[in-house]
Amino acid sequence: TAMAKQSVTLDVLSYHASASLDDAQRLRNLRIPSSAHFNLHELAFDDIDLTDDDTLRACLRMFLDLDFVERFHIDYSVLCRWLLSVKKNYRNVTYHNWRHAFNVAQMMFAILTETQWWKIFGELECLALIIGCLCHDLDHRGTNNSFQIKASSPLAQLYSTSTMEHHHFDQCLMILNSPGNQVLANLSSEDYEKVVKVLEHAILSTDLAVYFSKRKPFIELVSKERVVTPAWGECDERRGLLRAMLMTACDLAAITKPWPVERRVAALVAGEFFRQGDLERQNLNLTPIDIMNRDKEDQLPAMQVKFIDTICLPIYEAFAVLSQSLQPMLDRVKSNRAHWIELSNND
Ligand code: 5BB
Ligand code: ZN
Repeated sequence: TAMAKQSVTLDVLSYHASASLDDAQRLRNLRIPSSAHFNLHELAFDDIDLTDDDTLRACLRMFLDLDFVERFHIDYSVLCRWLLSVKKNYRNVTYHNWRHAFNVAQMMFAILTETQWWKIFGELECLALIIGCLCHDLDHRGTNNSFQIKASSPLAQLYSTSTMEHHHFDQCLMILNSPGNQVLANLSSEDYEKVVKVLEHAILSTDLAVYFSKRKPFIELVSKERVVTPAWGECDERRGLLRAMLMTACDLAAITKPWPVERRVAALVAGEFFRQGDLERQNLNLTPIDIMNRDKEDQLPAMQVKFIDTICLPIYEAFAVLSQSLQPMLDRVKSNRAHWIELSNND
């Protein structure tokens, strides 16, 4: 009923917390090093040596270099508070935490700048893409959509498909509307509405089910066009498809990183999957699927090979066709695949 839905909504939405003015003030006073200092243009970027403050400063650097602060008259103190609020609304889970969101945003920044595709999208869509990356997993609980359904969580009662992704978008809008956090306050209402539409599309596109539904049209488009031409800038449909696929390519980009990074991140993913498996056993009295079953840990390398073959290779192959500058991502996926094959043979 409407009443039940409203109380579920209130329950789900009540977790939100804004960062303090004091913390925002402190961040505002930090010096912001160059993008080169942080290697922000690198496709092989690794956040391991960055402190939490560094990640926030790197985000401010991306906003400054993409000219968002000037172009959209973003109040710098508000931007600092918004970033802190976004970070605060990620949970302490092993993979879907602030570091993951930050890495996804860095990858989007690197791709948009290295391919020059920022010219195709324009400032408004680029702003939505970067905000979308930073917010795309907000309030993730370390459990996937099917867990929400199985546990009949309040979130699943609210959204029956793309459950978590709808919630991430809700959280994103909530922070954008919180007093002191309104980075889009100085946009015209027309521009504001455009950014929010692109943001919603971007965040919902990170549902793997959505990726599977768009992959075929995307690969067909890529084999027909071969390269992103300026004409794509005039075609809403092609740009929309490219944005959706970019969100997935950035979301899964751990698989494109140098082997030591990939191996480390895969262990974090596995840790989160196993914890969900534990919860399924303890709370739901279910036997988890192999991926989430600690007892099947030795199958991890083989699972990564399957993940690469069925999900990752097709998208990075398409992107390597669209831009030569993205070939290194595909090369590293293939090299990581060889490493996982090697490990899967060592039993
Ligand atoms: C992926 C889809 N899922 C619904 C079921 C499992 N599969 S999988 O068989 O391809 C698979 C993927 C199995 C094991 C995996 O990790 C074991 C450590 C992975 C995997 N997923 N490996 C990774 O390195 C990464 Br990164 C991921 C992505 C995890 C986030 C899933 C959300 C995807 C949104 C696009
Ligand atoms: Zn993600």
